Amino acid sequence: MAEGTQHTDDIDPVLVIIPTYNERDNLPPLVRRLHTVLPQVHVLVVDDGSPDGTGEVADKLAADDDRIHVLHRTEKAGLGAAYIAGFRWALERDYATVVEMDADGSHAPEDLPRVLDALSDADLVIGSRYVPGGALVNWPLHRQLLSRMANLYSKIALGVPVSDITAGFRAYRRGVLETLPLGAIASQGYCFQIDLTWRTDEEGFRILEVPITFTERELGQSKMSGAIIGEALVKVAQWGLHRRTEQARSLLGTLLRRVRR
Ligand SMILES: Nc1nc2c(ncn2[C@@H]2O[C@H](COP(=O)(O)OP(=O)(O)O)[C@@H](O)[C@H]2O)c(=O)[nH]1
Ligand SMILES: [Mg+2]
Repeated sequence: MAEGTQHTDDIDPVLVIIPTYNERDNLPPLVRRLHTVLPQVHVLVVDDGSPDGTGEVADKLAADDDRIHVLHRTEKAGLGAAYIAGFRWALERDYATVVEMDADGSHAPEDLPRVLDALSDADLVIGSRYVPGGALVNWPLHRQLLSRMANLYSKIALGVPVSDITAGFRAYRRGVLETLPLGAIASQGYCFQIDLTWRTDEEGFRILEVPITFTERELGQSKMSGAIIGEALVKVAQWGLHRRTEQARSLLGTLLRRVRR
């Protein structure tokens, strides 16, 4: 059992994947905080050739510490592609739990023990800003509105019973990542999180949300863009149409069987 947590043994060992693009000043203090709270977890930094040298900073951290690993990718290909590469790396090894965490300090490592504890009763635990006890610190109003709209839109389109479907602080049991068709997941921006959530729900896995405090970054810049928002708008509508059609087809099938009997 990892120190400082109450969780059961079957979720160890834990890998925390941290995708990075220009996060050189944020990464070292974040990894230090994480290992203060949970000394036994491993870290995989997935860097997309950051021009600011984040990849080299990560290599230096890894050189002195067996718990830290780095995956270098050649170009900025989006959060989704970075996570898929990280998931594959994890599945080639014996990690039982895979955590997603931003590099910019928005996700507090101090909240992670509670996220991991909740895995005793779930296959995916989402660190949620929008369940009782969840909080936002210093997030600009336009980002809050965008996030709320994205959640509302996804809920209406997909009908997944999750309050913070775009959240990027999560813990997956290995079995979920082994089941999902990683090769078919092409989402790049934050709709990657929506994509994985509805697929996890569709496969019948248990999803739990635990409250976290999300704090806006102090250093570096957000990579949120119009293209990322556009991608989410289109993809969520497509998935929603597919999911609703399947639901209607299955309902119709049940009704027809009843009528024929
Ligand atoms: N490897 C990689 N990481 C990325 C990419 N885009 C964003 N990230 C990382 O994903 C995390 C969240 O991104 P951020 O810009 O803070 O998004 P925001 O919190 O929604 O404004 C941070 O750790 C970023 O460095 C990308 O294209 N590749
Ligand atoms: Mg951020």
